[in-house]
Amino acid sequence: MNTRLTILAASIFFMGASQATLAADAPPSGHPGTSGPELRYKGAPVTIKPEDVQDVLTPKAPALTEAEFTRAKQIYFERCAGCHGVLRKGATGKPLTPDVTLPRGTDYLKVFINYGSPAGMPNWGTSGILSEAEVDLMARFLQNEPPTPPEYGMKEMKDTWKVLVPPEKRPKKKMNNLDLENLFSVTLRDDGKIALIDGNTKKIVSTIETGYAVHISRMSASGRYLYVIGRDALIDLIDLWMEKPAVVAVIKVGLEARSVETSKYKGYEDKYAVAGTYWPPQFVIMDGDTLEPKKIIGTRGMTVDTQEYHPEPRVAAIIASHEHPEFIINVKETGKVLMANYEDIHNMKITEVEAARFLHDGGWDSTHRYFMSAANASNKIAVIDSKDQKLAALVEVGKTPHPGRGANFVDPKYGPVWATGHLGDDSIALIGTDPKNHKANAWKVVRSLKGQGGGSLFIKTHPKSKNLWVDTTLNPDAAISQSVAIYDIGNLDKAPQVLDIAALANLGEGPKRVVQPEYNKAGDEVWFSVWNGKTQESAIVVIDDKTRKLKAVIKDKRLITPTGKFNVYNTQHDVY
Ligand code: DHE
Repeated sequence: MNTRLTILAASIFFMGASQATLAADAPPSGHPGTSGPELRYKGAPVTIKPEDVQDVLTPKAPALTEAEFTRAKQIYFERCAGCHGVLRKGATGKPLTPDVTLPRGTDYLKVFINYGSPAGMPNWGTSGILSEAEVDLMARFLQNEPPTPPEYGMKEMKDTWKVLVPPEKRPKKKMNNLDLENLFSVTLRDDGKIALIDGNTKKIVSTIETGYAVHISRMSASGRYLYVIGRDALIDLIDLWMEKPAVVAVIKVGLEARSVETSKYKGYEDKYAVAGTYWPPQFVIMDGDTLEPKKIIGTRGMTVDTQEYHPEPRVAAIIASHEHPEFIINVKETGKVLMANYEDIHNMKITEVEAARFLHDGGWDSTHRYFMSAANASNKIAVIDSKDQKLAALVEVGKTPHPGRGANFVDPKYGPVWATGHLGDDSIALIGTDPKNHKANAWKVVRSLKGQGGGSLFIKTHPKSKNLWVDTTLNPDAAISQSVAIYDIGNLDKAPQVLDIAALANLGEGPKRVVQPEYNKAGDEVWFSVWNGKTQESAIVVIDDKTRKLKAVIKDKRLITPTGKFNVYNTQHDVY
């Protein structure tokens, strides 16, 4: 087969690798058929250490030396596992197990790794990211059985669990003068820290060491405890009542994670925390004020559609139900939403709701009854009814929806809606969310707004605002990734205003991607991160919501790679 034909065949064969693995400041793929925004939708490498993963010798597969195995595992976990899964069973990328790869052979795989595919596989060789020798190494490695990382159970969790300040030694009331409700916890992504920023003075109160490539923060129901999780699955529990807010308990709940949440049902406020892991595929329920692990539940099982066994269904977003004592858990690869009832964790009831594959992020509708959950690679929003504990609808939207938690507002024509932007196209889908008073519009895309372009990650408004803010962080065009679109909720037919947020920050060199709008407690300011490289200056830009004019720029040497921002009050009360 000549090279062109081989690429084509490989591309068709491997169709489906739609999300790839480039960090924000890595060079984008030059492959013409590969969607830039989706390629850039990658965070940090998988944190599993190559030496912890056992090699398996595979008959008929090309041999590798021990040193080669180690290097190949490292490359695989850094570059490939995010899409193809740790076990190569296929996630948003195609399966790469020996039954698939052995019949293709080394030369075929080399071409594929070198040139990428129009479906989204990056051109690792021709982009210069992998050398010729590394491409050859990976082509041989992929024909061997996938090495399996270790499991991680109660013993491993308990070994890492530390209560630094026991509950009885903690303050009985708030001991500081901070306006806690308007405090922001800001992810300093590549610095392994969060910054606590006072929403009123816009000054950093302190920075706190957290896990590697820290990902999200969530608040306890009372607003006292802040939970921060890193990609390395380390959770830090921070007590905001202390004179100087500090970490009071830590635990590592696995090898790779993204989500943490706390119980919010009446009577269970602050009682439990839950964390989901990518590896191993499971979630764990912990005591809310100490992080003592109580119950681990595996998510391995059958996929929702073809009903095949999947060995690595990763846990994505988790949200706490207000209707029942339950955590609502997105299981990515099986496409199921688990409603885990924590009333009696020794006789647990779990309702398994069929949704669609590759569930990722999502948030509540305005009534906090319906969980709007993005099945991103299926181009659908699953509407989960938390009251009746079942699927209310599957709504077809644009390409690769990515709402964050989404945005709720009242469309003047169609009534209450929840909105999402997309990674893969420039549309913004408005879905009707009021089956009682606007039945005909419920669970339908009632309006599609035209955005600046693909690569949108987050969208926000506030109950007190008349504006809808949409970022386009991962768009390949710097003018678009550095600016945001603002829609007038009262007149959605009007073209959006575009605001160049990065220019307002007045920084030096760098990608300066603008990411994640977040409101202050009053709902009259919107905060944006201007996310630059680790060694470059970043900033947070604060815009007056009413006038859409610059209110403040937060700059500080400690503000290294700021991304997610979590206002205490809004996160505690699910305001968005
Ligand atoms: Fe995130 C939320 C997973 C890359 C910033 N991210 C989430 C959630 C998941 C997730 C499952 C929902 C958690 C919840 O609600 O319980 N993110 C992943 C990935 O797997 C992915 C694609 C690749 C990776 O290697 O991690 C990824 N995420 C990123 C980034 O590159 C971002 C833009 C910058 C960063 O800090 O790493 C990023 N993710 C965020 C933010 C949220 C988030 C800010 C919370 C948004 C919110 O408003 O709740």
